[in-house]
Amino acid sequence: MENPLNGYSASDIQVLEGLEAVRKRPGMYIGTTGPKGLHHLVFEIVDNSIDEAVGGFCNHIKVIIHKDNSVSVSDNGRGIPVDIHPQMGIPALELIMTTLHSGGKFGGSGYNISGGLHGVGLSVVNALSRSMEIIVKRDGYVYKQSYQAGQPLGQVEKYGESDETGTEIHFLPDPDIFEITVFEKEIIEQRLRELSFLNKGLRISFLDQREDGGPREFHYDHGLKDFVNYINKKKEVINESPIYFEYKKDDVIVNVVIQYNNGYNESLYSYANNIRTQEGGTHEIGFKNGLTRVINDFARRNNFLKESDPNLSGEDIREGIVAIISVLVKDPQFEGQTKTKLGNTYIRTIVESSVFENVEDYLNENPVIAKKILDKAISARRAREAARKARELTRRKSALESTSLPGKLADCSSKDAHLCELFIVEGDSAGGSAKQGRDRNYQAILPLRGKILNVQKARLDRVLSSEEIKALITAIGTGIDEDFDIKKARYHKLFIMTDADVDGSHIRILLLTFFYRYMRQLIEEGYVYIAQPPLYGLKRGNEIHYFHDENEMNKFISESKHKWTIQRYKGLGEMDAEQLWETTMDPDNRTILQVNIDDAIRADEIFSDLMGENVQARKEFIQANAVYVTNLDI
Ligand code: 0RA
Repeated sequence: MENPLNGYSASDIQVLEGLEAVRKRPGMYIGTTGPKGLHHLVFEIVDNSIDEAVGGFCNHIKVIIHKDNSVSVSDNGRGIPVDIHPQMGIPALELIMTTLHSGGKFGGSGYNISGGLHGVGLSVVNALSRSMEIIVKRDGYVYKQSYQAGQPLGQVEKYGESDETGTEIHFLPDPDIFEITVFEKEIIEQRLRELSFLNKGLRISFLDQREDGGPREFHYDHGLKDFVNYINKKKEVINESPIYFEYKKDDVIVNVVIQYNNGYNESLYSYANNIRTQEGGTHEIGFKNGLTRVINDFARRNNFLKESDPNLSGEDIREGIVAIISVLVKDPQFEGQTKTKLGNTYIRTIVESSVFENVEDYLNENPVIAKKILDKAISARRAREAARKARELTRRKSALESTSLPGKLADCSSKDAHLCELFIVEGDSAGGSAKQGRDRNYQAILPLRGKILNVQKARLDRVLSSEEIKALITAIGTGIDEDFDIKKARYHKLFIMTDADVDGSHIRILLLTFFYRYMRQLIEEGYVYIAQPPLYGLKRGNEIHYFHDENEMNKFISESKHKWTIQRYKGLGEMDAEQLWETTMDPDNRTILQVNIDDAIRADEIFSDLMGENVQARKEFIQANAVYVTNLDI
């Protein structure tokens, strides 16, 4: 590697001219003199200490924001050398602080944090600081040197003894240069946390003296595994123990962690030499290629895919993924608009084969989790295909048809969506009773013909093309999928009202799955409910009592000691209009269940099982539901 200390042949005057150039055009070196540039100063210094940690020479870094908005960064590394440089005749420390160079080529790990956003060198921070003080502990002594606007105020002086080693840099950003010189605690804290995740075992202490409270400590013994757990903290994960590996080839070190959650987002965080590569690059491409290849390969070998099935797409495979890819590269090339895209081409194949090998091992060793990951990818594909067809369908529809409300909808008179309720009722006869029994001011009824909707055989894409579902979409008014707009909802309460039998359960699951996949926000905002018609009625003369639960009913009977006629409602159609109103629709009497996202996810899973080849799951579903169904009419 080139050594600028050897290559240096300019005079002191040129050094000073160099730093003057930085002060004249700070944007050229740190991008901006706004808050972003200001915080770069801190990160530049911290990165130098990190480099010392990556090399294994340092395990503790302390960062303090002082009351005057100056910042100090100290580490217990080897300390910046202070010996006199033979050609230049000045201490190495002074040379580092006053010479423009492209990052810490002076020592550290060799995986220098250069290029990118940082890596402009300590001299740039020095040039842009009103004052700067450096303390070095090394060779049994403590050394110190002070600067103003990049100019040394004196020599490097020996002012004490110490058997420790390390470097402390304390600087005050120059208010003549920066628009704002107040540091934001959160920005610094976040980067420090990130750095400690990326460098396992490293301890980073952070103290903001502008406020009360002690220091924060960032210290993670499991590094990226802790990082992925932190990101997935509030999520339900599919693989509790993350896929994790470290891989070395030549001078390249690759660290990867993968953990799936049951959500739908794809979260990739990639880093090169501890710098977040926002724009991706060759390491990210290698990761994606490797993962797509290994999952498809595994899926075929284990018959998750039929021979006629096409490969799963990368998108399908990465639904719900949180992955962190961190590479250390000797000569990183940062490209792109914001210089946050890794360009080194040889990195792609290294990452790709490391991902392939290690994920393959993981899948083979963890077949249960492997199945869950595969199932998720396969249902992602199904959803994507269905969504595409549905979109095409609704687009075509809006082009060809008018958007008038469906004929079978008995709408309410109020137009205030906050007050309006839509009852989606299984069957025309129950629909008729509901129409008669409702409060037409704010309750609308949409009967759906159950048989058409029976999900037993219909895939979601076909369901979407049914007249029934099209009517539902038009009645709700929001549109679906990409065109969905919750502000257009015509009702803020949607009740699914189905019979208490297997068909009823099927329809309920279909509707929930449909809402979940195409109108998810309706569920997230709490618009969707399950109506709870009673299952039993006890009759004695003119007196009648309704129950949702057999035990409750029996308790009531034994406490009353009367003789009752028991009625068991199998279908909504058995109730007349008045009964339906009293028991199920009247806000003062009804029992309703608000659907949350977990219910919807569960429905989606059951739906997928019912649709898939999974006969066992289908049987289990019917058995589980049989508990609630006294007369199994299938
Ligand atoms: C040059 C050479 C060596 C260490 C460093 C620089 C160094 C720089 C910084 C900046 C912040 N903390 C730092 N710690 C060390 C290696 C010196 C040796 O070989 O002992």
